[in-house]
Amino acid sequence: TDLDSFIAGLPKAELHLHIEGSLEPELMFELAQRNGVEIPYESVEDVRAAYAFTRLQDFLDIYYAGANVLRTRQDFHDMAMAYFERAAQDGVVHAEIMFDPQTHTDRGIPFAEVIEGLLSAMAEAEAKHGMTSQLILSFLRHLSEEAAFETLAMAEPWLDRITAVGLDSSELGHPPVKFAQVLAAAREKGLKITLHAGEEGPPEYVYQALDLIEADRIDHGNRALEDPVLTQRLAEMGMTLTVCPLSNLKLCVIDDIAQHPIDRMLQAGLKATLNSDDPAYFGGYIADNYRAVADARGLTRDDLVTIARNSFTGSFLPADAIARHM
Ligand code: ES4
Ligand code: ZN
Repeated sequence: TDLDSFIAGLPKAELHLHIEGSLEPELMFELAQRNGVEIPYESVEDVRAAYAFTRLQDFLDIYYAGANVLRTRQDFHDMAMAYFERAAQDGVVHAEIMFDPQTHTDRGIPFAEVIEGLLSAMAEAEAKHGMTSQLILSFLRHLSEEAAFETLAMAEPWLDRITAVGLDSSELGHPPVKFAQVLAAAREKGLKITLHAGEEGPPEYVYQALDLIEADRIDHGNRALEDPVLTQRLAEMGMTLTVCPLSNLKLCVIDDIAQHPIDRMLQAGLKATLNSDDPAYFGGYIADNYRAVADARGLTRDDLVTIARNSFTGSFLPADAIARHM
């Protein structure tokens, strides 16, 4: 349709994408076979049927199990390349992709295999599609801060190819303050900081992200809306929120897409962006996310343009590169 072509034709940056969450069932089967790994599914349909979640933890259990088929740098390359190809069709010209090294190093996969596979796909995406990309190393917050420090140490040889660090995985019970030291250490090394806050966690976790971590960006941030003082503060400081509507729906952060708060966020002056989070698990890539809230909340084309512009100004690109996209 007209709106679909408008959305796909709108140059945009994707700022919240877990590359392991882009592993489609078809590729999962292919990699399982290639690597001789058993997976607990009979068919692609069987896998998709398992993707019925009621909260974040249900999803995470299945997502970590799916990642078990990833073994070699070629696997990481193929997964990332499939994402870049799909994102290019959706008008993504810049992607800031998160990866979870601990999901792999804890299974004995060397850090080098993971990151070299991703970096070679990033180079290929730029050569083939002119798409730029950056890496965000995410620490798993259900593990210890000590484990995060070990991961940061493993990343040392590649620090010039990593833009930011983040926090993902189980939010409740693992507030940002748990990782204050390691995030400060990463910042000392010149890395930016973005973290999941206010997806399932309370507004207090968003306050911590601001006051204790001084985060450069907030992933999700939905629950900040429960606190008008916090909302106004985020708006005034121009903090970018990386919002993920289809993720919110699948993980029951909202009951119905018709309840998505994206228009309230824009109305409140928040710098919201739209992103796909884990597209293979949540039923859509970035254009599907734009489309879903455009339909459900009646966003205008001007709203969609604002959101796409927010994705560049909220990116970790240098100012001159941002200017070229505006
Ligand atoms: C995630 Cl949606 C979401 N939330 C927290 N951690 C994650 N890791 C991958 N997807
Ligand atoms: Zn996420």
